[in-house]
Amino acid sequence: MKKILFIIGPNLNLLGIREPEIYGHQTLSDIEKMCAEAARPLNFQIEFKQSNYEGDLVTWIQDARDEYDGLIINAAAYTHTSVAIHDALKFLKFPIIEVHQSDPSTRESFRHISYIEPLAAKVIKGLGTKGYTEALAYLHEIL
Ligand code: CA2
Repeated sequence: MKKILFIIGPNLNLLGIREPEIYGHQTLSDIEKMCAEAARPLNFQIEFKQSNYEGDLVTWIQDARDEYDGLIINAAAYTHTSVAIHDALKFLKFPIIEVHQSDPSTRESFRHISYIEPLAAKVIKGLGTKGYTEALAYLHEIL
């Protein structure tokens, strides 16, 4: 069974609570349940981790190297700022899928740069929470 890690960045613990007009009504726990259901027929074992701290994301990425077969990451605002996350991702041996619920390229200019995109096998954006299950389906295709 392939193991897939989800890493979710800052403020996304507030999903479903604030700004539903941008990010929808589902909570992070709803999304985790939806992904667990989508993973079952694909024979994927999934693990979900969320933090508001950049260093947590870096450590989880470092520790993932020998433990998982794929990474789905929504690093939220750190996407647009974090060379540390970029550097950590470089050492992974498996595909990285970058997911954004909104489409950052249609929003403020400071969201137009992604430090993850150059390392990603695929970027899925603007599909809302469906982006996470699309990422699982894509990993299933390529793994
Ligand atoms: O569209 C996405 O998924 C983002 O990664 C979300 C990040 C944003 O900084 C990226 O540019 C695009 C923002 C997460 C903020 O999440 C909230 C969730 C609920 C309520 C308030 C903020």
